[in-house]
Amino acid sequence: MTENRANSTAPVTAPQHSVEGFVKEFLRELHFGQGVTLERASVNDEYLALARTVREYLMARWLETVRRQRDAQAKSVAYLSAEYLLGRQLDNALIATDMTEIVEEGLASLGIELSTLREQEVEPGLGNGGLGRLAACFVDSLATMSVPCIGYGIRYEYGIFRQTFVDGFQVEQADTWLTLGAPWEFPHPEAAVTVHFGGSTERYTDDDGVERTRWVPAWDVLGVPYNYMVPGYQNGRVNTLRLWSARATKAFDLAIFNSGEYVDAVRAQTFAENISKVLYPEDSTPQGKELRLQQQYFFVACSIRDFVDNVLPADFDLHNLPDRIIFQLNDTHPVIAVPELMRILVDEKKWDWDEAWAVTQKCFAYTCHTLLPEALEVWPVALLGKLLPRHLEIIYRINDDFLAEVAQRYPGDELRLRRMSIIAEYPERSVRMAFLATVAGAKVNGVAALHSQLLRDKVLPDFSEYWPDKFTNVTNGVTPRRFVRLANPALSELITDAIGPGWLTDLARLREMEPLADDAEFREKFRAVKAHNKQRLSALLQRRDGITLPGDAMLDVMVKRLHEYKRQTLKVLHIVSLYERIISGELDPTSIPPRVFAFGAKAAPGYKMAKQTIALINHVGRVVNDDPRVKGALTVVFPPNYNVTLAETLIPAADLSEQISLAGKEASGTGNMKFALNGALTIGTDDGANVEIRELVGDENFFLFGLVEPEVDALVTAGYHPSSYYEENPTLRRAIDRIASGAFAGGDRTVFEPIVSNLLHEDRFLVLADFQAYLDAQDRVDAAYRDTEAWTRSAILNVARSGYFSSDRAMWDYIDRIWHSQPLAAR
Ligand code: 7GP
Repeated sequence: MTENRANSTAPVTAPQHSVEGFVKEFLRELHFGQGVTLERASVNDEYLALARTVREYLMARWLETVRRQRDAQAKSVAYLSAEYLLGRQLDNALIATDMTEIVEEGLASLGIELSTLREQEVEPGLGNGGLGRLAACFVDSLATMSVPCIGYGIRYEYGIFRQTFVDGFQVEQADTWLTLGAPWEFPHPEAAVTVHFGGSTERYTDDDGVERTRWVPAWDVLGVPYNYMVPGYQNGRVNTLRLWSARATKAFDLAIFNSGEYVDAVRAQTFAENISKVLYPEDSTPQGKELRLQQQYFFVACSIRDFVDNVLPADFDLHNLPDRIIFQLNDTHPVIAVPELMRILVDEKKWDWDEAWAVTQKCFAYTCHTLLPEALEVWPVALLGKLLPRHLEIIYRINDDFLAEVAQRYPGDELRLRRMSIIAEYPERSVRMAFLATVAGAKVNGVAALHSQLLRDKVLPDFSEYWPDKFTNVTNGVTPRRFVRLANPALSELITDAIGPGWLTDLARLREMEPLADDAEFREKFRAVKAHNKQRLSALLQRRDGITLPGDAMLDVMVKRLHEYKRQTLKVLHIVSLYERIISGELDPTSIPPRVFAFGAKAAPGYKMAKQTIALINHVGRVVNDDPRVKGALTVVFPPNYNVTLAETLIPAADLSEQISLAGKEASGTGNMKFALNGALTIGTDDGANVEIRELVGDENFFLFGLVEPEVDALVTAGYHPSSYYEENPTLRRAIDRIASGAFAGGDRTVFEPIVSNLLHEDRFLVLADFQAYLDAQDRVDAAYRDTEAWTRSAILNVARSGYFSSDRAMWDYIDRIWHSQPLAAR
């Protein structure tokens, strides 16, 4: 039967790559897929038919890629990530297949505008911020580089919340991204995997007389795989992203159902499905909730099972697993995969512990994305033991073996053992997931040079002393397909005109533009691109939010999650200070270039200070925008619901990129890279990847300010007193006083009191210490912006010198330093 099938396999071919071929297929999808005629079709019908048509052009490539990867038995990367912040799929598929023009023309012949259908797509916001977006960039690059990769994650029914503002305060709404249809996913309920939870463990003697342990779980759920295409850029490859959705198992609800408890049975269903219901909206601050641990175990258990049972051939000898797979752990969220693989090898396959550990250690590598101690995940032993009792035992054993080794190397060093133990005793007995990942991983990497250094020196110093070779750096990158080609078509065209095609998959080639920075005609064209992008943004904000942008102003942008360490408050103080100096007559508004300050930021719903800061920005904006004394000089805009889609229009329009975190706190940043690649200049601290951006683009094309990390460290150690800066700096004092006076809250002094008092008495992230340096740097920005030609020259050099920040380069670095896998050679 299988042979019969193999012989009769019909070739899968894409529809004709022509306007006629497209139109025919599109109408077929509309008629037979949506069940409507063109004259009756809604925009959503048209969008869904279009999406399905475009995916047909990818299908042959996808099936072929899967077949070749199977046949080649090449080493694959399994990227394990709880988040993928994908952004809209349609445009990406169009550029990958080079179909944009054909589709535009074909739709136009039917009286439909592609741009209208584009707007219909709700982006899958299955991530919070940097970490999730990075995962999306990485899978894009691997597909484009023809490297075998499966991205594994969770198909959240509700992604990151939709943000609205009510009286300037953030209000969250559920992200219902699936309600109008999900044309990009391929569910496979028949391939569901069972995942167990709870219960206890028991010892038994197996048939060979060996003492063993088995897990007797209490309940289970099904993981249904949903496949998504990850198209390589015009290279005939399409990789797979496999996201898991939770369903109740039959056994689970049947038992209750049979007892006549219908309502309970339905409740059981809901209970199971809760696991993939919603993305936790915390960014860089884990919540430690049981459901979150369930999510983590759920998706990694499904993924390992899937890889072992479905991706590998049936007769595969798992001793060779490290030749076929590397599980890359995107932060600690998937680290429970380590004891899960051990459990499979030891309990199910009945291997010796040491044999299993030797293999496991070669199958994992760990990427850390933070420096904040509070962002390092720990799970209380009580919780972990209740949900995953066998995994807890395995973690204990890993820890015992590890500490015994350490004790041998450092006899009598009790303190060191305590410091390095995977199990923390204080304030509550818990598992330090970063330690587990470090002990188990073949490699540990940070995400920018400075971050990797601090990771070694400050976060995991004992471990880097113990295993110096385990630690490495891979500086983040971003995909130029989405963030240049798709987001900035005008610049892309200008670049291709200047240096020819090919740069989108070899971004270092942007260097060839360098000489053009000195070409007045090119600079003129470059400015025209910026002006065009500003108009595009202006039209979007008008349409989307009713926001009107002033015609000709410097666009100064700060977009990222709202977090104290990122210091949106410093930006607010700058604005308030300018405003205060203008209305008090100290500063002539015509003496500075007009600026639009644009913000975009979501705050974790439970993060009070972050939500207050959002309200402060909005309230300052309202007062500043309404005050005729500063009209034209200062404008503040804060469109709600910043997401990938908005970023794609906002970033290409920006003149100035705000990267102002306290030095030593931002692991890397990736927005900083997107701005530089789109010709914005950066005002930034010596933090994360800013350091490398500045090195590459040159000091003279970057506005550096602020304390450096060792100075931060020294200041905090010596005792930091923010109020002294307030007292000694009248400009700062006046800005803070203005906020404290209630001037931005209709005279109510209480509204922003928590922000003011936090700044004056705590200021964990040294906003006040860096305030004056920041203002001085902003003065340099103003001066530089006035020299239009010199500014444009710097902007062009930013683009030309940022090719290093392609995620393709990042992927080569992972291959080189961590994975040692190869691209599938061209046939
Ligand atoms: C972020 C980092 O804050 C950011 O600096 C980095 O560019 C990005 O990861 C990608 O590496 N971290 C997160 O988004 C996050 O949730 C969890 O970290 C510890």
